[in-house]
Amino acid sequence: MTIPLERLPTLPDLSLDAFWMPFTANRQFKQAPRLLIAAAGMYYTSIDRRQILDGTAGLWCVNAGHCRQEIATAIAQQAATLDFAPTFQMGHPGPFQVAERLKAITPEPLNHVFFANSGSEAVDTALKIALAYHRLRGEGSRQRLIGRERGYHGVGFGGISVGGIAPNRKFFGSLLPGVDHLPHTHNLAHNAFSRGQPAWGAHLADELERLVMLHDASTIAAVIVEPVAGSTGVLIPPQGYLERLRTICDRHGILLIFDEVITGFGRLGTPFASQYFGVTPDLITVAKGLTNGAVPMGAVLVRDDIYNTFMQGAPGQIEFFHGYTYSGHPLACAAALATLTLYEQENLFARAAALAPYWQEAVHRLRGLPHVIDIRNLGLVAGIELAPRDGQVGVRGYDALCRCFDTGLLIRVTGDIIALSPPLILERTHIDQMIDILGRVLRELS
Ligand code: PXG
Repeated sequence: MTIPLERLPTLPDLSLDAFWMPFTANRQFKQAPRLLIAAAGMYYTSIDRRQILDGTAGLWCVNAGHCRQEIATAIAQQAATLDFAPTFQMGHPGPFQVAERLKAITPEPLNHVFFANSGSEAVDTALKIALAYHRLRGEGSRQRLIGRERGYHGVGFGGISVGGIAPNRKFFGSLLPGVDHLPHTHNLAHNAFSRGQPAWGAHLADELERLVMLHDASTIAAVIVEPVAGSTGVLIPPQGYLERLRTICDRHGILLIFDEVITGFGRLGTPFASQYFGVTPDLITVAKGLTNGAVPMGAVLVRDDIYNTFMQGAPGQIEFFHGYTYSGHPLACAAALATLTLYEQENLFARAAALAPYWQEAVHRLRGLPHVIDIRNLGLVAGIELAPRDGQVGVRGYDALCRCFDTGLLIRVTGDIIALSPPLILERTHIDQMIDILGRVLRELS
């Protein structure tokens, strides 16, 4: 049952002062707020009662489209039946059921699931599993974690340490010790306007060999990368790059973690990017699309033998001293089960794969418009990079965001890079509408 539009707030009803907004220029926003009050399918309703086409699935999470009745009902019924139950030394059916459902769509042999409440928590959990796994195997010297420049792995101390986005790191002290970074793979001189995976750049994975030479394999626990980097502005992995990382990790006994918080649940047309690329990591982190964004939930998908390494020693002892009050929360589980059922019933991953060629042609039609210096795409993701204004990095991108919103389209921007990642339920007409609005905005942008 939805709240009637006339009962939803209008701008004068609201005081904007107390909420300290995340990753937002608070003062600028509060001067000219962009507020959403309702959503259905492919569209948001803004507080001034306009329809806004969702070009970003919320924040890369609403893959089955907004306010799906099946998910809303499942959450409401769960809240009225079992609102909360502990999962420390207790249990309830939800997380067991969700884990089994996930197991059915994860690559073999990743058949075990640890639950968290966000991508950030999933990442920190995965890093801790990697460290503890090596220690349990008598290789406790493997303590180094390797991330990548421009990587985004959430905002926990683990995540920002392996992450590679300077403003997310520089304010927060010395972070985790013993972390190193691979170079990022973005290079417009070689790869501008690539369709799908760029041809140039597989050799950048060999930088991992250099780090192994520097630190010695016996000190390195894990490498974590996003198969497609999202937050930093859509960086598609070069052909052969992820395969090479896998080979080097295998050669040196290093765990490979794919952070699939945005690539999970059909974004590329397969359940996970791992299946799209044919590269199986040892651990996968997920969140966002796991519940269609309806209730916070994250998870780590774990290879069997890693799980089994923990399941030794006296049966009465706790194997992993880690977990959250809300690991496997009943409402999140209800949302996840309903979401996974929708993905399956509506064949949404295959739908994304089928639409990808049309999507590719549509986004590349923006080539040649003012300021556009690159367009890149894979699955139902696209990055459109604009030239920055002189001495004002990010201002043109932000301007594009505001103008798109005013014209009826929600996009994401990182600096001057526009990211598009629509719900997987979209129709070709939505793609046309998106590209039409974006085209108009780009033509008018100074
Ligand atoms: N890993 C990856 C790869 C992500 O993209 C996280 C971890 C952290 O998830 P939580 O649930 O803790 O936020 C993310 C989050 C953007 C944008 O602008 C992307 C994210 C979050 C907010 C904005 O692209 N990704």
